[in-house]
Amino acid sequence: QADHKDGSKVKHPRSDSKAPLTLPVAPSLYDAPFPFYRRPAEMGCFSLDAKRCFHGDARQLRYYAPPPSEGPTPGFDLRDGYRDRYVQRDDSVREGLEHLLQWIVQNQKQLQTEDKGKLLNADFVTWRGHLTKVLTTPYENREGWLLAVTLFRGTLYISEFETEAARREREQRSEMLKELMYMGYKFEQYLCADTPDGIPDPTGVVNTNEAFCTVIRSRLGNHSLLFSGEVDCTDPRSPSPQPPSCYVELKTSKVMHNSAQRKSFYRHKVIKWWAQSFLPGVSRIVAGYRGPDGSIVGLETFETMKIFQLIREDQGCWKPAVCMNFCAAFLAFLKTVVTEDNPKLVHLFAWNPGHPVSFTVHQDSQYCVLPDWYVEALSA
Ligand code: 0WD
Ligand code: CA
Repeated sequence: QADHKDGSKVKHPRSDSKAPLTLPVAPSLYDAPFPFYRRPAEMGCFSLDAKRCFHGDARQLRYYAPPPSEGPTPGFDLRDGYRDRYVQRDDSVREGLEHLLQWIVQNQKQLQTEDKGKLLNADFVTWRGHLTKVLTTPYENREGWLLAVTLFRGTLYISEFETEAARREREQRSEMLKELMYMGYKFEQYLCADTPDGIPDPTGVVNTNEAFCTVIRSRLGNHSLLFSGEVDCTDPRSPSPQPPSCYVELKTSKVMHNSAQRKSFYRHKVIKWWAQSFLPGVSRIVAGYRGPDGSIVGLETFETMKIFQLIREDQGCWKPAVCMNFCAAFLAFLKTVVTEDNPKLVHLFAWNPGHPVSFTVHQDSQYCVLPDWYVEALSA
């Protein structure tokens, strides 16, 4: 892997150093008691508007407004508006950690520490979605990942880069898949209102530039974490009214007709739903089941904390403890490998199914984690 397209100098990891060069991922290696995970706390939030511009407030937060009863057919048509009321975010634009870093710059005071060597009181800064991918790695057999890591003033920043396979998939996405992706957003529009007592307006435009993101602090074992994730809505009538537990994650999935389909759904899909919502402490996931015609044939609410009860009967299913123990081991691995504090230095961790996690080292390459404006803002 010595030659890189950008011609950046690739230093090979030293084979004589104490740090291990790879991290195995087999679930059996992580089948230990559930590790300590501190109750996630919301540090703040931000919004991205219809033009994808950052605002350090909750203007894009929406309110959960389900139909009167979880009846059989709420009459949602998820295909409605795909041709004429859809504004899509340009997903060829790589944003990296940009918006999260903007929030950090605006909230530096809140994040200061006593520790002189550290600028922020977090060992890791990243997107929630990146951590979700790490959590599910021991059970993933289709898609690999690339995570770039930089140590700057005592904090490790983790930012994903698209794999070649993911880029091909994105560029060759079928019309059917594009419509399916739209249907997920349309489902949100049917269930969310703009005000706490409002009702959803399905006649409006679906614009995927818009987002509300929560910023969360937590701790996994001895690793302190600061991460942000996109939140679909808050439930103004939630039994636990404090964020992040009042937040609701919305999902769509193909309607199931038998227990084999449900078992597969629990094994392959619910693992991702659980990991995504467990990390930030989002307590409920509302699933809309899609019929073949794009209608919703039923809704089901999952309590994130009760998902492990649904799967533990099934031998050979995933285990939450394995996901969390693997994540803790991965973060410990990063700490042993990435020890040079340098905003221009990137360790690129790569994983593909059937292999252990490995890494390469890059300087001043295409794999940049921290933009100059961030390094300058925090050096001032
Ligand atoms: O640059 C990148 N490689 C990524 C950037 C990858 C993933 C996310 N992002 C950014 C986006 O700016 C987005 O606003 O992170 C934000 C969301 O972060 P997250 O919450 O950590 O991501 P994740 O948990 O993977 O996804 C949450 C939701 C998705 O909902 P579903 O129900 O499908 O999980 O965020 C949306 C999507 O609606 N989403 C994205 N929005 C814009 N760009 C992206 C993306 N790349 N990925 C997921
Ligand atoms: Ca969602």
